[in-house]
Amino acid sequence: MSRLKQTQAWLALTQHYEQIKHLHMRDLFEEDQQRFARFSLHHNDILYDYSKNCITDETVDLLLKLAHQAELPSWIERLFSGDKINHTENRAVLHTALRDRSDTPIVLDGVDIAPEIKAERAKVTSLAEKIRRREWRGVSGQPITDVVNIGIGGSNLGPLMVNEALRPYSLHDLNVHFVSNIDENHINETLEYLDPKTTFFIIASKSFTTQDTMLNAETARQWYLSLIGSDEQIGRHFSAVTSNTKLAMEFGIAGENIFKMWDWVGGRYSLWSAIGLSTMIAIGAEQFDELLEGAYELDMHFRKSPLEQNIPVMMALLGIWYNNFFEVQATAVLPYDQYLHRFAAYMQQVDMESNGKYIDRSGDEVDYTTGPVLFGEIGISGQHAFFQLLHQGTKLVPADILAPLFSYRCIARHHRALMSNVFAQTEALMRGKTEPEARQELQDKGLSDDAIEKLLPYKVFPGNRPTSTFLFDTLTPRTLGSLIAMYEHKVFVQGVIWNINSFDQWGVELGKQLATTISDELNDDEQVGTHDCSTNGLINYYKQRRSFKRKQK
Ligand code: G6Q
Repeated sequence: MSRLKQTQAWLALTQHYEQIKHLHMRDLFEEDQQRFARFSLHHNDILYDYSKNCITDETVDLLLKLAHQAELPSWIERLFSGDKINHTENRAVLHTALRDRSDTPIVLDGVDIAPEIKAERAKVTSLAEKIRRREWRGVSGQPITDVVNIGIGGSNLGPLMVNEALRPYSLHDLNVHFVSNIDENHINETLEYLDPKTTFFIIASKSFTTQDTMLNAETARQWYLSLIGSDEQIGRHFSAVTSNTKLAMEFGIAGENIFKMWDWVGGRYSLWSAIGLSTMIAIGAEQFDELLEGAYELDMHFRKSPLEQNIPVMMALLGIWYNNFFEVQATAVLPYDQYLHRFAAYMQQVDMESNGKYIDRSGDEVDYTTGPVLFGEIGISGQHAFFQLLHQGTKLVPADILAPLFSYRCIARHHRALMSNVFAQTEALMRGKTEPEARQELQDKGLSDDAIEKLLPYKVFPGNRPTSTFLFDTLTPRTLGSLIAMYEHKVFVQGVIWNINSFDQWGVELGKQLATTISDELNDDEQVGTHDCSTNGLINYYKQRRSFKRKQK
């Protein structure tokens, strides 16, 4: 049995689960009017209410003990101080250094990396501001109207989510597009209405070898060359963000337009780096700074607060409580803010790529479950789709609800309606609807006794479905920075307790490797026989159909 499962805290939690699994939150709330006050935390304008979870004071105590037994405080220090905690890649994990505002040296391998981070930021800022101020001119002397970020995974999801979230802060006469899919329709649809003379590309790829990105970058270059007629001034239209300067230069990007990524920043944690160039172009350096500031403030909260007052720690512990003791498989992230419509997709990567691991830090297979399936959608849309399962399904899905208290624009009736859904849903998920309540409702509608008996079972809601609610004033860059950092650290804490490395991604690497091999096999019409019969069958069917179509033309 793993060490984790033998810790006192784990054993105590296992026992405690048996004692409280039949408690209903409705009763816990009725018994304790202070529950909200006790089980909620604040950070700046963010209120985190975790009172609608299946917990008691004892649960929290035991979960905190579990965190201490995992030596969480010392792991937090190891993270911030640049210890090489990504042991399978022998790398430090220092995305927090990218938003550090403290002016204290951040030493890695004996070198203070803070000056280099600052210098790179200055370079990015200079380019972004020139484009924003229309000083950066393209091949025909016209300013840039469209920026296209070509990248995938960590080089796409973060900046895309942030750009969408901060639309109200963006320039309106400068469009930022994101191309990630290797499916040609993505780049074709994007380029169709653009003018190469006023388009600026960012090739965002840490490795500069990812097939999807490199193919799209090549197609973008061909598009430019075919419409401009030569490679004249191509340097005015292409930039790269990468740790592979050599390959970027070979691609033809001018040295001054290549921005650095460091190996101590994982792709999914990279939006704070030059990968955020598209964001900086959209919202400007000042607002980008606010984003960093928000994340830094949260970093300080995470680093300095006692565990019981620490929001990411409490988020992580609740996740572990459900994951490992209730044996819950999934969790939902549900923003009630249209601008956060890519938030769940981004968090899906941060969480699932980080903690979707079955081997622990000692190289052994774990005997407990790790990262959950994370999914999500704009809350209101989810209500009209999958909330049915949240309310009455056979699976327990704890959910995070995020909502702004104030809207950017002032159509009060919209915002009031939005917020009433937030409150109503969390209450309904917690309380449910009892049989007497459901019966009363049907009687009030004037249904016959017979009809009521038939319908009643379907109208009962068990409740006791956990939600955690995050309320914040308005989605400013600063608040967004804090929210993202909150989730990053939650994932880290869970990784520490599960004793896994949250910062490698061998599963992603495998995909890259496999696709490259098969891609070579698709170059001709020869039948293949090197795979299992299903894969051979699929490949050969594709080849046959392709050759048939070709002959038809
Ligand atoms: C992120 C992952 C992965 C990566 C993409 C793109 O943490 O490593 O999502 O970001 O595969 O990789 P490149 O940036 O190297 O193209």
